Amino acid sequence: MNHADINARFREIRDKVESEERLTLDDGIFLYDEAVPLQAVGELANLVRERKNGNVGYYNINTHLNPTNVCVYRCRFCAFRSDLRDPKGYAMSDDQVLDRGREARENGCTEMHIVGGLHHQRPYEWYRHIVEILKENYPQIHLKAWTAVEINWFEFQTKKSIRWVLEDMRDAGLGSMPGGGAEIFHPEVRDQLCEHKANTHAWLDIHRTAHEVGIRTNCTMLYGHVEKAYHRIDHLLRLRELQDQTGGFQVFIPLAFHPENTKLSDLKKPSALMDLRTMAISRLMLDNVQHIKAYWIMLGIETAQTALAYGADDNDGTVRHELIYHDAGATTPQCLSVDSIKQLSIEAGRDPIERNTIYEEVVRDESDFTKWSVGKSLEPVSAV
Ligand code: V47
Repeated sequence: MNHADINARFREIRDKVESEERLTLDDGIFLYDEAVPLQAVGELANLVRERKNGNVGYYNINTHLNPTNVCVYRCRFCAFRSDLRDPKGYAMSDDQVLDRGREARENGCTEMHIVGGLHHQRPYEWYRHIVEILKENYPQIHLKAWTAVEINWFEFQTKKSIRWVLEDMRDAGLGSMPGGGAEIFHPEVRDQLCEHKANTHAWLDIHRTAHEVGIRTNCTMLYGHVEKAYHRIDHLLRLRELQDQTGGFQVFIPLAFHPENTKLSDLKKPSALMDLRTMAISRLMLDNVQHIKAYWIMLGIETAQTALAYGADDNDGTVRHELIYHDAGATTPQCLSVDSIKQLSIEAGRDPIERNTIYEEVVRDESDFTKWSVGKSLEPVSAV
């Protein structure tokens, strides 16, 4: 395409975005063309962000818990997993889990993000018990627990339906589900990354069922490895299609691949320009998902902050005990202070607002920061 053709095609897409018309597979692939200036794609995404979320930068105060890294699967992109007998392998005791809960409460966390390996010697009841004891002891903390890959494993372990597993976990204390395990849906790529684990159909079916039983979930895409633009847009469209049917996704998180210590360590990490372009294109394609998250742990602080002008409205949380990205070479800190995460928004010209996991405002007690209550819902319409 020559310059004039590129400009004309871009104008067509800009007109669509301005009139809130949906973008197509071809539109998305075109926006990934390096001949299309990143700045222009970013400006369009910023328009949509402003329209959907106003001048706000959301964050939360949270911690991670990975109860085990022992995993039956050997996903090629994963640096976190371990074999049972590897010295690196671990599985936490109840006391270790509860210590994390105590630490979370002492630091004013509203959320625990709980995911881990699929440990072949730990039954379903062990995973359920983790959720149950945390909820019993720290009822105010929202448990965002288990990806669709784990739910799929629990289905296999219990021989029960997805619905049964989700309702049983919810009875134990699960509040919502994180978006991990989606990777890239297209089989040309998924089969190269993780051919054995929950397939695309299973991932989508589990999220659909979660939405049907009233559990909100997040969604992700792992990019910057062996996939092409076509696979990324195909992935976004599959998420958009499910969201049209259920409305249960709260936020989309594009996840940049970190190659260190993985079976794909010969690949280069995606550039900051690729990160920003993916953020912007995600905002443009996912017209029915309310929030786009720039996860600072994975992007680095500077890119996460810049992403607030490229379609993102959320920086995730202060985070403690993150392992998945740090095992894969992330050089970001282990935790940000509340002031630092607010500063990301302030410097980007956004008003920082603390949210809980399901996008309600968190109101902090003025005399004791670790005490808080739930304020108004920050969502324009009820998602589920
Ligand atoms: O599913 C694993 C990805 C995901 C690597 O829902 C890797 O709010 C890059 O899903 N390089 C887990 N990515 C993290 C995740 C997440 C993170 C933050 C917030 C939320 C949310 C969800 O991380 C995995 C996989 O896609 N991942 N290894 C790696 N080496």
